Amino acid sequence: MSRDRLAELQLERLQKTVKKVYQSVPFYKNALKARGIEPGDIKSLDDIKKLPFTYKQDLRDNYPYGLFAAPMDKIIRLHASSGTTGKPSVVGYTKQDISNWADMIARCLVMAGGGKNDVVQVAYGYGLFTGGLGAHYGVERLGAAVVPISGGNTARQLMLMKDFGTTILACTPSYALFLAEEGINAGIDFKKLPIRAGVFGAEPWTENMRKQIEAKMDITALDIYGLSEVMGPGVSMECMAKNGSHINEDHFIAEVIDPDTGEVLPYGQQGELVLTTITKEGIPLLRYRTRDISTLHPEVCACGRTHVRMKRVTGRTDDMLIIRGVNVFPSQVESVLLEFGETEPHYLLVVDRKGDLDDLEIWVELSEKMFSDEVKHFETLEAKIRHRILSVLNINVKIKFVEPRTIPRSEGKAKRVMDRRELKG
Ligand code: DLL
Repeated sequence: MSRDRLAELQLERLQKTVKKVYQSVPFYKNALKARGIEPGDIKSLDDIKKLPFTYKQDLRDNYPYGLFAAPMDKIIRLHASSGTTGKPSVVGYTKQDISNWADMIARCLVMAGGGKNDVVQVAYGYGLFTGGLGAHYGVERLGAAVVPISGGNTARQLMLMKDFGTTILACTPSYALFLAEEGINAGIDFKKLPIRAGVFGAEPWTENMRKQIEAKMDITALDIYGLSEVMGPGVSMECMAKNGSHINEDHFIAEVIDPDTGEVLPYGQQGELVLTTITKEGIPLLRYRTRDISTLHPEVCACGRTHVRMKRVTGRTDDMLIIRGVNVFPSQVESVLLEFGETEPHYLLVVDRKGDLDDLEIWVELSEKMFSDEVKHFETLEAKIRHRILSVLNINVKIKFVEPRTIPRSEGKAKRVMDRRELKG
């Protein structure tokens, strides 16, 4: 579609979305009224600037269903992603939303050279996380065969990859690298397997990682981006030109803004990606602040596609960490530690990459009183904290107790994270 025609379509869909949320979501009605805006004021695409931003916090404040624009009898699926505290952000999908999502994922798979004859191994987690089921429906929509293996169980992944003749692998890039190395260690010669492409995302990765995965597995590794609030995987996907991910602009309007001033930046400038959904019925979002840092490029791609490309996400404007595809906020860890009240409120999240997998160790400072306590007590406390973090964050961590007053104090913003993963390059 030409960019002019696309702009017409986007405007039409944006106007419809604004009208819908104004009528059906009190939160948006109030936000628009507070700015003196009525749906009829959106006359051009540029008028999107008049609309208020939506933040992750707004989903939390309206937990669970407060931002839904469709009644529950039209919602057929719920997914959720972690928030800064215990409560997740909940997203609801109508039948049409699920169908559009499947179309978008099918499109993504085509970008990776996929077709009806493919066998797609979906090793993203199935469950509340959008990765597994999101990818799953798209594979079916394409007419390829889906292997819904979900994450983990590496030996089984490798066995099925071989026996089922997987041609496309979908998982996080760090897990892909892990699978590649475990496979090589187990004597698998990937060159002899039919696998030829990977659809990797849900966490930041680099060109260097791409090269390693491609060399080890003998495949083309492509980047897929998305976030639960806005849909899930498939908001954008890289084509074979490997020059940025094409945003599905017939479903989303993308802007890049200065995260401090909120001002919209011109194409080519780096800033925070902001997304507006223009076809979603379950939970349409206006100008959602993704917190992801990227750059937009509208020039027609070498592949011929006209959809704007976003550069690899290089970081975030908040303190969210992504560990093995799981979103982790330091504040979640803090609230768990405070629940027990036996340690000092000084802690540090130390993230490392052991081999190919992320590893999270939490350094917790002991109080003077605890420090003189028996070892047995430490062991129970360590296990209690570990289990609680597993149930709240759904991630296995290591706990390391450190002596009183050893975690550096800060005079400004506390530094809660030491990220030792090398992601640059
Ligand atoms: O990670 C959705 C997804 C599943 C995308 C499978 C791709 C593949 P959330 O759990 O809500 O949703 O996490 C969204 O993950 O805001 C980014 O910070 C990060 N992220 C997702 N894809 C990429 C990527 C899914 N390709 C958050 N590169 C987003 C860098 C990514 N970061």
